[in-house]
Amino acid sequence: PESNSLANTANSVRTTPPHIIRELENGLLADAAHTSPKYFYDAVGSVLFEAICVLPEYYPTRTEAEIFTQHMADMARVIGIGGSLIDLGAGNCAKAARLFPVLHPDQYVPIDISVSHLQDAVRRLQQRFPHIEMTALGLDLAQDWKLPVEVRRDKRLFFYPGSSIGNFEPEEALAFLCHLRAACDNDAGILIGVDLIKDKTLLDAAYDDKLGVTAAFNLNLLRHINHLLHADFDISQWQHEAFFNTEKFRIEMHLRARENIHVTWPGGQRNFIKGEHIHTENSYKYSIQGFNALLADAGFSHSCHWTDKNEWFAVIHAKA
Ligand code: AVI
Repeated sequence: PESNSLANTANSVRTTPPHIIRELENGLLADAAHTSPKYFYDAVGSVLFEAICVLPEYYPTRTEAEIFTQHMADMARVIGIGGSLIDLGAGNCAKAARLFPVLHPDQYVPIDISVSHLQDAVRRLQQRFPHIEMTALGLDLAQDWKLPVEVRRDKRLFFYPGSSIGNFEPEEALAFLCHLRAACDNDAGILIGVDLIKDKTLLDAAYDDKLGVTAAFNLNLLRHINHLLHADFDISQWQHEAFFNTEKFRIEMHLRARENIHVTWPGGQRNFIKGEHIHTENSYKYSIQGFNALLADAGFSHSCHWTDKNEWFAVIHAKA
């Protein structure tokens, strides 16, 4: 609509970096409004995501954990021991820590967007595993990133659990895998969690749980945007929507306007008509064959996978 505008009031929001303000405004003012899923994860959003992971409907976390429990010894046989374990989006480092007693890494490199989030977890882990050299890194994996020289080159294993790769668009996922491949020498590999295509009813329920935790997670985005942009979104005017798009093989999450809404922030405004939506997340689901093709396109070979009895989720290892 013509009334939606972006006035020239640079610096009106002082605490948020200008590139973030620009990214949010561009998304909110686009004809089909959208935001990046990275804005889900403020303090409340991160706690809500932890709650999602233990919901009965949200099968990925516990299914992936079962696969690791059941196939850990075989994974160690395929991957080998020692080398550098590089944990992409490490969080509390708990998933990687379960690999230490079997993969015996010489070095552990947890990476997360904020290094301060890693510090406590790394301190505790270092006490339990004093012989593993630990180097925590603060990097935004959605941007162009480079490993510093402290990260050893021999036998790197990039660990990317949780099916976070699904939150990239397929071409971004390929670019991300190519980026990893470029950081791999011949003896390197990746170990990645991939959520598989399955029945729509199961997928829809996993992203629209009965308790409304995923709805709260989605709506909390508006609170976070209010904070970042000094905007005036009223959460009660919006409704959570999530469904599996069977043509695009992805869960789509949206926030739908329950009524005509006028939103303002310093320097901008937008009208949303009733029923209009903001597209907040895609979560792509793959077939094993489809993901292997992506890995091959990125230059990986010899892939090997482990799955659960229902074939809902896969852990895939590929060599450089
Ligand atoms: C982090 N990521 C893998 C989750 C997913 O399943 O795509 C984020 C999520 N969104 C809603 N529920 C969980």
